[in-house]
Amino acid sequence: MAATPAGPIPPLPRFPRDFLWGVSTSAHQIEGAADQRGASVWDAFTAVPGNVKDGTTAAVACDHYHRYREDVALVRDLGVDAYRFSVSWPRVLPTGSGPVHAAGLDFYDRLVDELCAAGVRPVPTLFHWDTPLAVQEAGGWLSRDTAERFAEYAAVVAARIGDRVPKWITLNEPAEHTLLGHALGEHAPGRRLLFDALPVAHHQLLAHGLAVRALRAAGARDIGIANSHGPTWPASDGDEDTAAADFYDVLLNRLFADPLLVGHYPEGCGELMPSPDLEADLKVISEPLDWYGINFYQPTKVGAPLPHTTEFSGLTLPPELPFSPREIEGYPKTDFGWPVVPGALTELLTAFRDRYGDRLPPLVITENGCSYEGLDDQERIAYLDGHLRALHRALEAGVDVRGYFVWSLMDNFEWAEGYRRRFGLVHVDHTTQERTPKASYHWLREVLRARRA
Ligand code: IFM
Repeated sequence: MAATPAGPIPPLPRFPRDFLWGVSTSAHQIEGAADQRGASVWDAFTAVPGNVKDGTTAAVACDHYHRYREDVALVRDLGVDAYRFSVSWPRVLPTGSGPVHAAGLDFYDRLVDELCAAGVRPVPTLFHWDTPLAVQEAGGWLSRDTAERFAEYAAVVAARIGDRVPKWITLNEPAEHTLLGHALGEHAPGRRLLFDALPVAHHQLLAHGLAVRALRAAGARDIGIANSHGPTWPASDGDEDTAAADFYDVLLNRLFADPLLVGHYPEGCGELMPSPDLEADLKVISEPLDWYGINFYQPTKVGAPLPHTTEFSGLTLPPELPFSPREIEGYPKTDFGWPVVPGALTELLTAFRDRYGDRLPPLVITENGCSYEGLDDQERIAYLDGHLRALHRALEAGVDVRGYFVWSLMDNFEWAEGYRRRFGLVHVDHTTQERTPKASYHWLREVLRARRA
């Protein structure tokens, strides 16, 4: 079933005047210029045949490093308020610590200047999965030291661009980086540790808390994190399926939100975390946030484990997991096979408000989008329109959501899928690097123009 609109789309409901509209990207997925930075875990991972489905790497990606002016012009012409990008840790500190690579830091300085000159607010994310290879070789996120190195790096970036950055994001999707990168080995650094990957979650959260402190010490304000979340639906009312769905909810949602928002891990998880003083770590991790970012794509239906390996959303899941994802039927699917369920965003946002109450800072949707082929991407328009209406229903229900960022500005390197998944509002010809705005870009521009009028 395709997600194409049946007729003309009625205008979107009114959003608050100061609602923040933006688009997102990440360094490794767009920058290229791999020869002008230190190596990251993704360079090592993509060099191994078979790790990326189309056999590509991000060595050139969208060549944004050289074409950032053209890309900022696209962001400006779209009419969004803000641009979320990530800073590549190995571009700034090629070995993760020690001497700063001046040309690398200069690039972000120029990018921020270009955005400011275009009237677009720069919203940097400090970590979007591209751990310096040298840091990985010293233990990576399994090592507590990495959290300290990360905070030092955060201070270096803040000292250089902090005077022009109004809003910061520490980490992107530590859940995915733990699960896909360290538990299942589907992403860099390609570890298949299953539940032994849990320290990776703790050290990223600790890194986040230390970075919040480092940023504030450097004078930064308006700091958040971008966590991926989604409702988990049990495959049936049966006890086993319900228990499996609850387990998955802990893994995807609560393991990463509870320590940040209420200062403790879900029951049974704290004792699995490596720490000389867990209470002290949790104080750092729960350093108050100015806002909380949610990346939302889809709900997950989960049932009791199946006794064999299952394929799901391009992932190979072993039978040792105490849950097994199931197909969600009855909804359109993106080219990635992800179900399009806008109502699940309303469900997620109201559930967050109900779960965390007064402890929940204002929310921002830091990513939402879909992969579809083609320039006349009516399905993407339907997806974005549906999710914006769903977000608006959450606003009407009293959830404090302050902004929405589309993933992504342009087609880019979609990790283990390579270039075969296109999430962009702008089409990129990966041979010529030609950028062509899609129908969804023009649609969003009209939405934003109408809003300003
Ligand atoms: O491309 C990714 C992004 O890097 C993190 N969030 C999900 C997107 C789509 O898979």
